[in-house]
Amino acid sequence: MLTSYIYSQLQESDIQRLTARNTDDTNAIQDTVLQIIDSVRNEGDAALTALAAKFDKVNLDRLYLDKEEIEELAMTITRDQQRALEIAFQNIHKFHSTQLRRERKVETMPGVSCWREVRPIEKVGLYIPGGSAVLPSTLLMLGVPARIAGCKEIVVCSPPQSTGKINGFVAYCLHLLKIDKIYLVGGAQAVAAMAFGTESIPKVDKIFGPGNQFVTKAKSLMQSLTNVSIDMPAGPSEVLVIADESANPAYVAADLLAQAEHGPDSQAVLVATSATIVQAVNDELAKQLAILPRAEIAKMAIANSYAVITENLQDAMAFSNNYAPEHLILETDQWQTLTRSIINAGSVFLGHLTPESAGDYASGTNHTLPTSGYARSYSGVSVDSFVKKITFQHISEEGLQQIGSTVEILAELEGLHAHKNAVSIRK
Ligand code: HSO
Ligand code: ZN
Repeated sequence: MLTSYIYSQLQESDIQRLTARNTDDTNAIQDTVLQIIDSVRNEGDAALTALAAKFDKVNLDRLYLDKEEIEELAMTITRDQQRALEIAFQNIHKFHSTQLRRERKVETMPGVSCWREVRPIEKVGLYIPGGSAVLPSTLLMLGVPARIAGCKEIVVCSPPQSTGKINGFVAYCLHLLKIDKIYLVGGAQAVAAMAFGTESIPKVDKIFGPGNQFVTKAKSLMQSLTNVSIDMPAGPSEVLVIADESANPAYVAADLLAQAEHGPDSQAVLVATSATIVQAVNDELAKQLAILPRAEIAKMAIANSYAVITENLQDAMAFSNNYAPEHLILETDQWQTLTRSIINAGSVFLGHLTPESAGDYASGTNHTLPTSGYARSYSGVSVDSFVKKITFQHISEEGLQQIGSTVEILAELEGLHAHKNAVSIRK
């Protein structure tokens, strides 16, 4: 059952507490991760093999699977499962293909042209978690935009199963993406390996993908220890549902539980315009939890979640903008008007028939999104995350006449005479 709060009775400090995410960032995690990083830096592949034996309980003779092995595993899943992954792949591809747009050249002054051109990040590393839920959908969400961007090398790491292989669904996604190698490395060691490079694993320029606290810690440490960059700071997944009288409590509960089953630290927040709605959703939560296979996990997440009761949808949206949810679902007939007042959210699901699950898997949008309030300033992963935009300029003789004196004056006032001379010498 969700603990509820009445919005009009909340003080500023209550709102701050409710919208803060639990960032229990213990040093124990940091110390373990630093040790792993050190051993990967010093021993390379040997460290990765030893860590696979320790954490994944498997003895690997080779740290990767090749094309033939991937194809063989890909064929172990059913035709229906293959079709579902193909449809997801196509929709994600269709949606992300529109993200590469050419920009206009601009003549800021006669003879002074400026423009930007897009270039792919050459080497990217994708981390696909194993663990309690294997997420082949994440491979599509990262692999498709990487392919569209034109990245030259796409390195994929995922923890090996106890058989020394990977799951057939992940293999089928590799097949769809035409990626013919996967490295059997998980956890913080995968992140360290992709950032430093080892005998088998190429060093990459940017690392993407979700993971547990160790993976997340490794990503932020490697970003400061080396010149690798990362997709975004990651925290536990979250959803905020805004519901009014038009909402179906069963749908609302289903959406909250879809979030809650991700992990005990997931958060599922309900913001409703009456206490009656919250009550009805709580009843549905109990009913649906009773038959959910991952009920134990979901219950812990629900215990870590809450409901807020507001007088109207405007207040509901004000709370949501404060929370800045990774996923926002508007279960109200008024979704169209309400959409205009959204300021902070990672990805938004509109109306009664648009579950977050659709976006998690197959509608086309990306599911790698900013959590922990980072939706205030970060966007989700897209083709943009896999490219750089380089600026160019060209100045003609006329252009130099036009802009020359301005640059000379500005250089002079900053006391930078070599700057001034680089213009004067050309005039
Ligand atoms: N909701 C997760 C993505 C996901 N759901 C993968 C199922 N599989 C984070 O956006
Ligand atoms: Zn999900």
